[in-house]
Amino acid sequence: RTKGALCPKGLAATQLVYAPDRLKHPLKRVGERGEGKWERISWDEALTFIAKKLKEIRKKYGPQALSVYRGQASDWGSAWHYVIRFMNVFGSPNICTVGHICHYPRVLGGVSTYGVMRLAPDYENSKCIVLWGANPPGTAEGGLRVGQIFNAKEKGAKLIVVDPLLTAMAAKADLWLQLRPGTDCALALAMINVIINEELYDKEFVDKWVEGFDKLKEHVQQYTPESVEKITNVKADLIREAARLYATIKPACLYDGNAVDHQINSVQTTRALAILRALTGNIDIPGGDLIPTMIPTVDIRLMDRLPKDVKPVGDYPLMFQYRHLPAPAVIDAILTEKPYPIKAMIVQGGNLAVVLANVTKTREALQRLDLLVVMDLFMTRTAELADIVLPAATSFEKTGLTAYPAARTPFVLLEQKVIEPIGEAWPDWKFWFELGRKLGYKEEFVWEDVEEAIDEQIKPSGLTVDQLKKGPVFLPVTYKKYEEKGFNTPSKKVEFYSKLLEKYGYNPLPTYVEPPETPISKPDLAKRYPLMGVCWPRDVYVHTQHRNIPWLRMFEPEPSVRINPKDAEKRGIKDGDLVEASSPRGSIKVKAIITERVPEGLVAFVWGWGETDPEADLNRLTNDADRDPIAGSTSNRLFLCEIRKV
Ligand SMILES: Nc1nc2c(c(=O)[nH]1)N[C@H]1C(S)=C(S)[C@@H](COP(=O)(O)OP(=O)(O)OC[C@H]3O[C@@H](n4cnc5c(=O)[nH]c(N)nc54)[C@H](O)[C@@H]3O)O[C@H]1N2
Ligand SMILES: Nc1nc2c(c(=O)[nH]1)N[C@H]1C(S)=C(S)[C@@H](COP(=O)(O)OP(=O)(O)OC[C@H]3O[C@@H](n4cnc5c(=O)[nH]c(N)nc54)[C@H](O)[C@@H]3O)O[C@H]1N2
Ligand SMILES: [Mo]
Repeated sequence: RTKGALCPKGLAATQLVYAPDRLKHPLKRVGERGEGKWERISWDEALTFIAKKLKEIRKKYGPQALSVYRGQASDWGSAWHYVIRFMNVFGSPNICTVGHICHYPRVLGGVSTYGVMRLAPDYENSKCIVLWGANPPGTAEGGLRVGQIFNAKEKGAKLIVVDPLLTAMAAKADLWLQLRPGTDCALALAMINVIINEELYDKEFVDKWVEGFDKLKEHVQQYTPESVEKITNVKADLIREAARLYATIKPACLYDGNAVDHQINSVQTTRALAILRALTGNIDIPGGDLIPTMIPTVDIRLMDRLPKDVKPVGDYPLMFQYRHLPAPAVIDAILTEKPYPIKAMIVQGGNLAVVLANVTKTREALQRLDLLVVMDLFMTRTAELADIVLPAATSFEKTGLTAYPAARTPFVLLEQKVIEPIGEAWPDWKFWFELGRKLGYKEEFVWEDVEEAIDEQIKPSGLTVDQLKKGPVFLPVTYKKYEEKGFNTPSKKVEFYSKLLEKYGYNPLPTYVEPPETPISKPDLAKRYPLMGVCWPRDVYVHTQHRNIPWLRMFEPEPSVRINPKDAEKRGIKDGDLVEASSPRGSIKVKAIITERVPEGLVAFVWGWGETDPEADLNRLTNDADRDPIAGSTSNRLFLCEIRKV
């Protein structure tokens, strides 16, 4: 599929797998928490210790006192279901993730609007492509996709990019909507306003498949291009032009990226974008946004084993359905012991001491746990605080199932182990199987290994592991799947007025809210912190990872902040100067890069360096106090700050 091309991380994979600092055997803390004194133990000793501690904690506080934090590096195929299975059997609902700032606001926007978690843009067959808060060249959504976008462009497709920074894609765009960060919802509502009022919408689709059109029409009248220009800084005429282009060129697709998740109005923002797709009739048509095809599987999560009366922490019922409790809600519960104490956490494939907004608070919470277990490739900032550290196998050292339906051509793939694990590293699945058995769940974890488990899971599809070993299985691409049974919503239609959100007491119509920390919402604070901090698009690293990989470090040797020449001049900052950036939460030191790719008033930080250098940890600056009411999203890329030369 990549025609032989590999991304830098793929090319440097040997340096990751054979990195000298990889964890090679289980470790037990012997000194004070965080002191860095460890004793080597065996896997059996580690599991025995964890099981004993968990039983004590369960006896004293109840099973819900155990939480799991699952990071983005673990397998999200079959292995994710083993964690949920384990927790359901143990009796705890408290599985938390970074879902609140990654993917799940967009999932809930889709589910509440058209009953689909994520649509897949069909770039190659599209005549108009919208990239909204996404930067494919740098991210996984890119790779293959950038080629598809440029192929479409060569055939005449228009490209619209919505991004506050001059990214590579913005530079190639026909229309670049350089909005004020965090105002995406207003911009989308103004586009809806134009499309409805100028009658550019797909009448046939709307008449037949949409519920709540009139309510939406009335609701968006307040979002005129002129009034929204004042909110977004995007000229009213440009908003009109973009709306007309997107609505009149068919087919069109719209991909929304991670930027819309990092807002405290994240779900309503993604809902407005979901409505745009439906309003223009671009759902599940060639060149539009496709509904994924899933293979039938057995639900192995044992969902009914969790006692009904055990409530998760935080008030996020829709996130809980997917077992993606926002991690900050668990952090709060650890610190306040409300609604009840959380005393243990198992962390797998994640680095929450660096990735959550306001990490100072996160670290304080982790210090308070009675038991912290971290399974990782390396001794991370989170692992440093643990009682038990466990060595994880990389993706090259384990087998897993990837059913990746949100792709233009849906496929099922067996990620196959290519080498034996290094040292005593274990695949993530094995930890759950063995810990389950240690706790006496022999019937629930009967599988010898993961292949057996996958075979059971995919049985209804008629596929087998042996068959998948020969290569991925591609599923047929089909269109307008909703014509058969309707959409998976209460009304079986696309719900511009969401009955699901209404039922849970949320706003059923997407509505703009000014971000909590801007010069407009906090004018007094902005006198001390006049700049808006945002995140520079991701590039060669993944999050907090990979700075220890020499070939990757060459691309980007040190942490930095990009700043507009005018803002730099005002502060006497020159290119390459070391600067201190501070926000109401803390301060960091990074190198200044002066560039016009960042507009005046904004500064763009490369995030993720906190693992390598805590003095450069961007999440010391970010704010966790304000959250999206539905998904619990924090604004990890929007906060007030000030910069000065060190
Ligand atoms: N300020 C700011 N904060 C952000 C973001 C931002 O843009 N700005 N982005 C947010 C987003 S979108 C995300 S997804 C999160 C990421 O949050 P996390 O997923 O918590 O962060 P990672 O740094 O990817 O941590 C992954 C860890 O897993 C380890 N690892 C790798 N492979 C394996 C494996 O197979 N098994 C196990 N057990 N461990 C493995 C790695 O060594 C690494 O330590 O960060 C969020 N935080
Ligand atoms: N190389 C690499 N690839 C990755 C990752 C990685 O760390 N490294 N992480 C993976 C993960 S977990 C994720 S979630 C994805 C994320 O991948 P994408 O969805 O592509 O997101 P980002 O690159 O974080 O940011 C996209 C754009 O958002 C813009 N932006 C910032 N604030 C705003 C705003 O308020 N509004 C709008 N409209 N735009 C804004 C930024 O300028 C940036 O260009 O990438 C995945 N792929
Ligand atoms: Mo993410």
